[in-house]
Amino acid sequence: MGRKVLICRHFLCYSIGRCSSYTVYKAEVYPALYRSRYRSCGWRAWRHRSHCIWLSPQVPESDHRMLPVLLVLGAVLVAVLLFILHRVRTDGAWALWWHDNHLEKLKDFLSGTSRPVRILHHVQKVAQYGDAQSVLSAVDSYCSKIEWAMNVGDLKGQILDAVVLETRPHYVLELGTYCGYSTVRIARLLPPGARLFSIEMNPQYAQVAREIIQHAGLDAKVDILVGCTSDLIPQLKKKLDIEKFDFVFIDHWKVSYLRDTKLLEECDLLRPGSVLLADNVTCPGAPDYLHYMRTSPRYESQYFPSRLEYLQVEDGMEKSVTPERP
Ligand code: 72W
Ligand code: MG
Repeated sequence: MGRKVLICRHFLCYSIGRCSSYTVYKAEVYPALYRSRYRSCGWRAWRHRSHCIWLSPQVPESDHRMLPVLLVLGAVLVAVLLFILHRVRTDGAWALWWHDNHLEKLKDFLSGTSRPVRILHHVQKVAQYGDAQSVLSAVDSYCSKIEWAMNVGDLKGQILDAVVLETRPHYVLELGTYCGYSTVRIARLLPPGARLFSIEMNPQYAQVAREIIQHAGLDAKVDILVGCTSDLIPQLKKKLDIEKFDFVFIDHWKVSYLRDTKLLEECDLLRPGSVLLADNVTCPGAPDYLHYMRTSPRYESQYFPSRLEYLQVEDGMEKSVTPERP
């Protein structure tokens, strides 16, 4: 904001004062503030006001009038940012838009790494080696405080834990490893001798997952298979010498849930009593999968309402069991 110059031509004074142009502008618009422009130049200015002249400001008057406009624009901008922040924390679509379209790309660009690698570094820094629980806590604290990521999270993780404990599976299949968070969650609860195979198509994520699983001390129970589910599922029987899976955790791209479940059926990898648990059936949602599981006579299906990982957004998991013949 520019300043106005006041020159007092009283023969005893001849002083020069300066006053903010905005104060002068206000004083002109609100005569009640008339004194304030002199006061801001010192008491003498008001006493000698009849001898004073104001020199025009260096900045044009129109610039002063911009201030209220700028303040309103600033307030609108802050309001818009607060609105976006609120939507991002409470609405799945907004969260997706913000976290996956903008924040992740920006951080990847700035750090030259990927989100899973940053999660791994955090785990290696704070989690105790060989302690699965501390690995899970490290991932959860990083993803709730620093950078959201699509791990199943602690709330839905407790549903996953309960289903694993109840099923006590020997052979487990996971579709979509990502960073290996749910892999660690499942593997830590498996009975001795049980094995978990997890399919991940991104080799970099698969490597991160291997290191996280190793940090949790669970690498002896887990195999990460790198490739596409549609390529690997038909090879599982021959390659791994597995008859059937007791438990399948489905958490890869949501559009692939139904196709891969049908593929598991075709490849005869499910037995009566096998349990399928699917993440994110509400958010982002897998409507074709849900419809199939809930209407097919092959399955008894049950919905577990919960919240999306690290956010206050509705989500849930669907547990489907092939009924055992009496
Ligand atoms: C893929 C998701 C995918 C990655 C992982 C969640 C092998 C959410 C979500 C979510 C790997 C495959 C992907 C195939 N590996 N993968 C594969 N398809 O699996 C999103 C939200 C929350 N074969 O998209 O490389 N998961 C998982 C995000 C919700 O590692 O699981 O819990 C929101 C933002 C709201 F705002 C996909 C078959 C081709
Ligand atoms: Mg998920």
